[in-house]
Formats: sequence, C-alpha cells, structure tokens
Amino acid sequence: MIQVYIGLGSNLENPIAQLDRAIESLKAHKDLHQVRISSIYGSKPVGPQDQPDYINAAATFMTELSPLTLLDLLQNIEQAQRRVRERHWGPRTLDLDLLLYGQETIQNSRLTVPHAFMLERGFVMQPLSDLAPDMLLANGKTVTEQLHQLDTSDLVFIKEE
Ligand code: A4P
Ligand code: MG
Repeated sequence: MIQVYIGLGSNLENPIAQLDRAIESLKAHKDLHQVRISSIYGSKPVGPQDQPDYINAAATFMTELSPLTLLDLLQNIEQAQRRVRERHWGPRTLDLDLLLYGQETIQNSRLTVPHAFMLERGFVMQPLSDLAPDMLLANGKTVTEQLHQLDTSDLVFIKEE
C-alpha cells in the first residue's frame, strides 16, 4: 500500500458541492482505503484573475493502484462532474491533482509527481498541513515549515469536512 495525497479544487457551479461530491466518490471507491479529508478553504485564483474565487481541499488515502491507474480514476471523477477543460489555469468545475505518491518521483507524458507547483501554493500547502503537518517534503522542510514561507493572506477557512 502506498500513501497518496491529492489536491481538490473548484470554482464553478457551486464549488463546495463539487468538492463534497468528489469526496464522496473517493470515500466510496473500493481501491482507496483510510480516506481522510482536510478542511475546505477559499482563495483568490492563481493565474487568470477574471474568474471566480476557488474552493480547495486535500485528501489522503492508502492504495495499491499504480500512479497512472490512479490518474485515470481521478480523471474519471472529474469527467463525471462534467469538467470543462478550456483554458490553462482557467475556471473548472472540478480539478483533482495528484500531489504525492508515497516518496516516488514520477516524470512522464501524463504525470509529474510531486505536483510541479505544490510547494508554492498556499491553497495546496494549507490543506496538506491539516492532514500531515510534520511530513517531510523533498526540499527537506516539513509541510508546516513550507506553509509558513508562503503568503496565505487570501486564504479563508470555509468548513471542516
Ligand atoms: N498531469 C501531470 N501531472 C499531474 C498531476 N500530478 N496530477 C497532467 C494531475 N494531472 C497531472 O491537467 C492537464 C494534464 O496534466 C492532465 O491531463 C495530466 O495528464 P489539467 O488539470 O487538465 O490542466 P490544467 O488545469 O490546465 O493545468 P494544471 O497544471 O492541472 O493546472 P493546476 O496547476 O491544477 O492549476 N487558484 C486557486 N486559488 N486554486 C486552484 O485550485 N487551480 C488552478 C489550476 C489555477 N489556479 C488556482 C487553482
Ligand atoms: Mg489539474
């Protein structure tokens, strides 16, 4: 079993309900075990600013699925919630990013793990610190230490999952 961390994001069509539904899909999946969910946060969009604010959370679980099978699963959940892919970093009903797959470094045409921008994004590191504050990152810092280096002034706590 590998411990996996994923990021969840939405800024369209009732984002909190989008996340809640995605969380239910994760919890119900037979190949994902010991699913835990962070609190839910709001933040200003990173990237194009002419789009609604985002809602973000993180999840962790144990699984035996391979990284690419897991990516398929995450993309199936995105598709089931009618995600429209239009603009890079643009608005979306549901975005599920594979942040960490155990300690593995993965670089292929479909996957970059650890996720390329996770360390610099408060909307990723804050929920991650709910789940694993003392976990060591590839840069040698803990999640909490990394979080404290970021500007998180736009983050608002929405609710506990
Ligand atoms: N891919 C590669 N690595 C991964 C990975 N670790 N996890 C590939 C998931 N997918 C990965 O993704 C495009 C391709 O990336 C996938 O087909 C997969 O094979 P996408 O989600 O369709 O494309 P995208 O959304 O245009 O790009 P990307 O890189 O996913 O965008 P981000 O980084 O997710 O940024 N602001 C706030 N406040 N909160 C947000 O959640 N999100 C974004 C999207 C921008 N601004 C935001 C937020
Ligand atoms: Mg994505």
